[in-house]
Amino acid sequence: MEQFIAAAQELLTDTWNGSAFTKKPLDDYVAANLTKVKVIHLSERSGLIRARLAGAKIATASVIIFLDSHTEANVNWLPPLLEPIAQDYKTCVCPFIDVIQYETFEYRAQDEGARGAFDWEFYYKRLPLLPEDLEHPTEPFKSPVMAGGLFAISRKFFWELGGYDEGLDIWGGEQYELSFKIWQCGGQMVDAPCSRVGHIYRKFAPFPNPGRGDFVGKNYKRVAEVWMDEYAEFLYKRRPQYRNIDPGDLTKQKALRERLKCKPFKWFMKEIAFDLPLKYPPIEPDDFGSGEVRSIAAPELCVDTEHKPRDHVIKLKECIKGTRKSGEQNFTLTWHKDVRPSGRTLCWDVSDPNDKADVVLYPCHGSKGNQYWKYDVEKQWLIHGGNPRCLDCDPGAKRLYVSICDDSSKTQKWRFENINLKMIADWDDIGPP
Ligand SMILES: [Mn+2]
Repeated sequence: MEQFIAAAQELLTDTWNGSAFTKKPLDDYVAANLTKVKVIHLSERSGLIRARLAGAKIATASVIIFLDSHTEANVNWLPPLLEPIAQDYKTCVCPFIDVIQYETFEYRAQDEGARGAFDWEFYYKRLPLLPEDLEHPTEPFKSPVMAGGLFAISRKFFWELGGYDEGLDIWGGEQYELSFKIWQCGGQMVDAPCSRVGHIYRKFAPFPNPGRGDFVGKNYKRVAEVWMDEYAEFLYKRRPQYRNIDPGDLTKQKALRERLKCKPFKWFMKEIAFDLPLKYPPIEPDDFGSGEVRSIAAPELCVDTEHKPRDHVIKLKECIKGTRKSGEQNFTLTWHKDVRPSGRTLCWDVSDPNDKADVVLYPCHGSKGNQYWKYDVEKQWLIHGGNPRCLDCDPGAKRLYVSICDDSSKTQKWRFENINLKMIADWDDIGPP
């Protein structure tokens, strides 16, 4: 690399005490210590996207590498980033992002890697490596989208793609914009396991976002309108307010897509992010089941959450269906594989590993471990995830708990009022594993 360029993005407003350190002290430090580094000062706070563009514009080397300021490159990080680009200049390469603890600066690997993805609210998500990736764990593997901050790209390809969309403000969506563009316009993106860069994950932002309204929403809308075709609708379904956001002028972006003859988003979803819809379905699947959950051992008793708030221990009560009694006995076994009182975002949760552990209400967190429930139609079990245990009860005390699944136990049998047998048959193909 011939040069390093840092674009200071004037993150801090002048009213904030610490604002000075990105100015003269930074210039002085760089002049004294980092002779290859050039610092560019922007005239106003412009956010990371325009700061990166400003740096890229004056870069002259054949490869541009973007890193966050709060990162530290590990030993021999560079060659694995450059090799795939040397083989094909239309390849964008991301390092593995390791974790630097923000309190202690302790360094650890994040994991063994995953493919970048997103859900339909544009939260960054990850998909598992493919079998062929696992066969060569040190080789770069294809990834649908980048995590964001850290990547290498040839200067030629970056500018063929028009860099980042200049209409993107401050931060948000730029990693999707560039990733979609790379794939749809004839390039590819890989993660290189042998290139390691540590990143400090902070706990809070030490400076406020600028008061420019919903700039993230506007960015997302620009990305959706230019690149996502009919799939944009899935985003707007979940964030209806985006429909009314003015994305600004998109002529330049649409002309670029036209000029480079970029492929449709449907191609990207089918060829590159083909396993994304299984985990993050664009259209919410039906529920696996709904209605009351009635004990087989004591058929007059049903699970009842009594309209209680979080942390409430769930019990059994007299079934209310067709009576004038009150209670909350209508549940859904959602495609997230959790059980919720219908219309609420609280879930049945078991965090205690001991036998006869209580079931409590807790805010749903997408069915990981302690909120995972599966209905076994044949055995009439409600199986709780992790070290599998079954929903069980003491009808006399009207207590509800989980215990080791036992074929001979009648108190473990439940009738879930409405079960979607077709959905249950496809259990493994729907939602989380
Ligand atoms: Mn960062």
